[in-house]
Amino acid sequence: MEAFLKQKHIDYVKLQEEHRLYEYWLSEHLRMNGIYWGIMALATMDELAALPQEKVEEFILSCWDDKYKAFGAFPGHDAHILSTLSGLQVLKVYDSELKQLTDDQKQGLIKFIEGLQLSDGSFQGDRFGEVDTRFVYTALQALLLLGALTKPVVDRSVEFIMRCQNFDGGFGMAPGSESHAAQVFVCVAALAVVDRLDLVVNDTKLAAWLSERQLPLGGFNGRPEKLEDVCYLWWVLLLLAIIDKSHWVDLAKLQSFILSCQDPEKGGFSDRPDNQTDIYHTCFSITGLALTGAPGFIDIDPVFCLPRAVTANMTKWKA
Ligand code: GRG
Repeated sequence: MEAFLKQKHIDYVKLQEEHRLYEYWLSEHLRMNGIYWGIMALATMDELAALPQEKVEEFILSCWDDKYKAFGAFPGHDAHILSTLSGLQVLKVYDSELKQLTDDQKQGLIKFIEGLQLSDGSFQGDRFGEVDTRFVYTALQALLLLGALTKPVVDRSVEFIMRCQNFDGGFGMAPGSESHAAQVFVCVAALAVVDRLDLVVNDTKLAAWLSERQLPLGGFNGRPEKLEDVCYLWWVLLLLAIIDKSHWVDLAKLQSFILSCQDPEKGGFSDRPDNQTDIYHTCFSITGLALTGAPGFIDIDPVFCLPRAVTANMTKWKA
């Protein structure tokens, strides 16, 4: 098995933040998520200090959209639930009490998120109306981080999520949509955030569908008949960890697949061996390696995708 090239990956993450090339401007709409992916990659390697905390926090706060009272992906962008969760997660990694935010900002965030829930329990990503199970998980986690989950929000969300489960045990992005590993993750993890894993924990169809995602080289695909992609190991493995079925897949083979996706010269990870690296796949490869039990990483909480040290002291929702 190849060795994990830690220093190269630290340098890779730092480089993403330091360079301002063409790709930087093209990916402006993903910048807040990118910060989360970079910070999580570093935190998992126990190297959080490789990026300056002050600058990272300053960037996050500069993405505040004062009209809608939440975070956009980049300064001047409209607020969106995805960038709002990423911003909150990174601030939480640095300060468990979110002291970087004023009380007014926290109240604004709660109002923004609650205002995105529709009458059927689903959530829009922003005021423009896209609906996807991703946004339910994102909203529930963000409200929990703010200590603001309420029973009406939780009950309607759970009802909606369970309407998205399919005959094969998996979940899709909306009722009736095809099962996809990443959507299964957001649905099951959302149930875990609100302490309703009882609805799926003994579902052997779900666990079987997830374990069938492993292909001969050790990597996972996101749905039947598709190629493996290193990011799916994160969505699938987290889920198996959440429902206590990680032993249903071959973890040694998986580690070997992940390590074959790293760039030995420049650092970083790609979706498959020898492809172009990016910060998204780098984050999920490194956090995924930690979840396989490989040595040298901190403990990750699979429900929140945050360091266990951060989530250990959070007040969890009790059903
Ligand atoms: C806190 C970790 C964390 C996440 C927040 C946004 C979110 C919640 C989760 C995203 C889940 C998701 C839907 C990821 C997309 C994964 C992906 C690469 C999908 C690509 O789909 P296709 O159809 O690829 O292009 P396949 O492999 O099916 O051909």
